[in-house]
Amino acid sequence: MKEIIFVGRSNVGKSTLIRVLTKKKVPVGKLPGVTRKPLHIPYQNIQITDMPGFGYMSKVTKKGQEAIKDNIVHYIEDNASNILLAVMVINTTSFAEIVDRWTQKNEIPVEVELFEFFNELDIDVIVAANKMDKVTDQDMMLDGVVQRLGMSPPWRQWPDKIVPVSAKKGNIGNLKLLMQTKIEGSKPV
Ligand SMILES: Nc1nc2c(ncn2[C@@H]2O[C@H](COP(=O)(O)OP(=O)(O)OP(=O)(O)O)[C@@H](O)[C@H]2O)c(=O)[nH]1
Ligand SMILES: [Mg+2]
Repeated sequence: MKEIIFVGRSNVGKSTLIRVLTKKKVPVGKLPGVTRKPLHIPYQNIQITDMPGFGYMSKVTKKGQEAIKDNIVHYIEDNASNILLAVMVINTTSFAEIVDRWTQKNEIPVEVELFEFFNELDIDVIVAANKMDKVTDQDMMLDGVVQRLGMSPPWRQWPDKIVPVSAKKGNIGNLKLLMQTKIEGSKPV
C-alpha cells in the first residue's frame, strides 16, 4: 500500500501531528521514545506511518537507540517504492542548536543525513517545522533551518519543502494540502 511516513528525532511531535491529521488516538507522550515500532494508520486510500524517533530515548540504551535508527533506515529502503512522501518533523526550537553541536564535532547530524538520504532515494520530503508556538523570531529560525539543510534562505521560497506547524495548537498550515497533492497525484488515471 502507498504510504506517507513521518520521521524525525524522538519527541519532536510526530505522533501529535498525526493525531491532528487523522483524528486517530495514536500514542503520544512527554518523554522521548513513545513510538517504538512503525505504526500504520489508514488515511484515505493510503496509510500514514508513524515512525519511532531517532536519537535520545528515555529508558533505552545507546545500543538500543542505534538499533532503532538502523531499523528506520532499513524500513525506508525496503519500502521506498511505496513511499509517496516523507514528512520530516523537527522541533524548530532546538534544531539549529543540535545540528551545530554535531557539525562542530565534525559529524553529520542525523537529520541532515536523513534529508539527504531521501533525496538520494528520490523520495519527496517535506520538513514540518513543529512547535512553532514556542518560537519567537519565526523568520529567523526558519531561515536557519533551511540553511542547515542546504537550501538558501529565505525559507519562504521553499513552500513545498518546509511548512511551519504547531501540532499542539492544531495548526498544521499547508501540510494537509501538500499531502493531498501527493495522494491525488499517485492515483492511476
Ligand atoms: N509546545 C509544543 N509541544 C508539542 C507540539 N507538538 C507536540 N508537542 C509535545 O511534544 C511531546 C512529544 O510529542 P509526540 O507526538 O509524542 O512526539 P514523537 O515525535 O511522536 O515522539 P516519539 O514517539 O518519542 O519519537 C508531547 O509532550 C507533545 O505534547 C507543538 O506543536 N508545540
Ligand atoms: Mg511518536
